[in-house]
Amino acid sequence: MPHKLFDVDKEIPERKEHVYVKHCNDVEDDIACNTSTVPGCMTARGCVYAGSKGVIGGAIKDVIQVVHSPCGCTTYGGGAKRYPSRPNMPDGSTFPIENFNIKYVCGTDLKESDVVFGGTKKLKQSIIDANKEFPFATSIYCYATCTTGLIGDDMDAVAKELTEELGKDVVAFNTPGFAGPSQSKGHHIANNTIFDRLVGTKEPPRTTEYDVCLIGEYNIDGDLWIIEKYLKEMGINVLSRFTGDSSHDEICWMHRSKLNLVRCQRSATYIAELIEEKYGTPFMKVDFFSVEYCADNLREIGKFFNLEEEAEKVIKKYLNPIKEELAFYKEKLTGKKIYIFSGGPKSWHLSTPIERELGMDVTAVASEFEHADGFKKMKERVKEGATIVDDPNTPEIEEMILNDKPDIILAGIKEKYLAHKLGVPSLMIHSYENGPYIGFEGFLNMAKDIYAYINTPVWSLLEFNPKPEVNKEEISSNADI
Ligand code: CFM
Repeated sequence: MPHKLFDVDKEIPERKEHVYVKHCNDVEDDIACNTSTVPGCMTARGCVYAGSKGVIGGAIKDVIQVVHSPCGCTTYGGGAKRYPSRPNMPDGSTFPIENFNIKYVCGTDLKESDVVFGGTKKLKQSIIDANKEFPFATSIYCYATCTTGLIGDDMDAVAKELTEELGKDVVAFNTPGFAGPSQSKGHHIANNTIFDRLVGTKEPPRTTEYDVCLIGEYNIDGDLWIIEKYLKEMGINVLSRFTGDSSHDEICWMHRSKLNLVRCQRSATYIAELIEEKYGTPFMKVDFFSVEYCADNLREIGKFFNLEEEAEKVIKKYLNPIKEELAFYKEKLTGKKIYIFSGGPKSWHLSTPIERELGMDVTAVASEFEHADGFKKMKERVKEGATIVDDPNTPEIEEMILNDKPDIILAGIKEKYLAHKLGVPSLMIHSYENGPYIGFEGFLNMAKDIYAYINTPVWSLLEFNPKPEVNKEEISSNADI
């Protein structure tokens, strides 16, 4: 039964189904999700193009990214690099990362006349020019945006023609911003495009009995490198990464792994399912956030490859040195109220560990774009009375913070300054503050950041700190300044 929590419900009745307070006997209730944002709501969501370029395609290090758009979408796509890459390529060569994918994103810079007469000529020329500028790039990906989706430019035809002409893969992602309610649809289309166009088109230089693909891991602040290190020390070879710190070629030989490990189960389960269906490769959904989940999942992977002892060694090696420090933070953080507002899966990955392993009180979780399966997990993992919100908007977040007075919220850049204006620390859970946050040492990093943010003396200097008592109107007017 959706719960009436917000005053804004009066003005926006459509939002009622998206807000839920956990109570008993509620297992069958659904939260409305994965639908278009209610018009007029200040959403934190991204668009379909953001999901395909910003999350999936853009992380691949040796690819020229061409955005087929007026310059705004290109500029937006350019600043979104939050996944570090190493220059090492699978063939042992070095890729000039510093001069390339960290700095550049290319665009077609569409003008009014292109909208009227069509933009394919410009797209073709832009790809040719970009290839001249960066001849060392392995391939070229181009992305539709709202404008080019509306014009109806046939990007696949351009990609096909140029693949032959340039002798390298040119891939079109037909993901205009409006093609779905959120970035989630962009993940899905990009998975399908990569599977259809690339997977199975190249062979790896060598294979082993212990090859895995690490799917749905984008190396936010080095997360992927932590998991890769654990696996390597267990004797497991990461044959392909999808797509953090990945190269184009390794995407093309994903079909050769022995096991696919699906880390982000919102953005990338699609491709694991497609690979299983066509090539018979099994996949395992894995979770490395927190000490307990990380240890459990390394054990499961160890079991699959008969590397149980190796898994135990790795767990011991990385868990023992952090135990004491983690216990310190647990003691300090016990009882503190926390919100987890992520794009999606991190809200259910982290809720149990934050309660069980850090002793904190998760009183609200929210997601920008999760689907029903993810909300089911969120509902299972939070305790009675916790609030669960789909696609929260600014007035709702403000109201929650003022009513509930959390000690900290884990959220993104779009919520961060709103929380700060209300006197509540906000820690970045998308791109992190001092990550990595995954694995044993990553979980400790996160605990340290949470502790540091809550205890920064600046909060006590703010007149309108909502604790102890606040005048809500005064806060709203202060926050508007
Ligand atoms: Fe997967 Fe991600 Fe996430 Fe995601 Fe994202 Fe992200 Fe996220 Mo920001 S792929 S769904 S689209 S785990 S960028 S690394 S943090 S919203 S919860």
